[in-house]
Amino acid sequence: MAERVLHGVTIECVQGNIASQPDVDAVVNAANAALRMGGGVAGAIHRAAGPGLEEECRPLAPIRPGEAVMTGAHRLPNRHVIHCLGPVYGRDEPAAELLASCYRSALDLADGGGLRSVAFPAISTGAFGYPAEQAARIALGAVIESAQRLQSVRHVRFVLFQKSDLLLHERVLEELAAGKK
Ligand code: AR6
Repeated sequence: MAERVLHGVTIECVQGNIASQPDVDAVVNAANAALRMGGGVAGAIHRAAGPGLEEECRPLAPIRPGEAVMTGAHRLPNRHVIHCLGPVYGRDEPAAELLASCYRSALDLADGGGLRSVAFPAISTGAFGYPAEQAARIALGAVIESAQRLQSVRHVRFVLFQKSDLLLHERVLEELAAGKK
């Protein structure tokens, strides 16, 4: 497990399931525009949260790439779910800016809501096809940059499904953190 404290915010990377993070205030969903169940992260989150989550989401949809919206967590062991629509790689442009906007917007919502901890999956790197290393650099870069202005959020966790993605995120976090010294 890699952990770095940057601008007073602890950023850590773990291997696991985003729907099993009971010690964080909010988990982030790699959503679809309609904020429906779907597969991957969205499937895991909606299955664990139960049908009340889709119901709460309905009036908030559709969302655009780069956007984030916050709901309750229903049967998940968290206070909130923050739903982000990542860019579909090769279709939604500017892809890097839209992906960074997901992380920034999610952190702003959490911070505005007085939350202390947020767990992210690797948005857009599954069904949406974003190359893993490029996405990790954008994601960690956006979190480190946001950390400077966060008032309430003090803990950001990246939850990676696969070991190779964990190792990638740990390496990129170390590189980016070294660049900030
Ligand atoms: N916990 C943590 N990470 C996971 C989990 C999990 N339970 N399941 C998958 N991953 P994806 P996207 C990883 O496809 O690319 C959905 O169908 C996975 O290995 O969930 O943003 C929605 O409905 C990958 O690295 O999100 C949308 O239509 C990463 O999480 C669309 O997919 C993201 O994979 C969103 O696509």
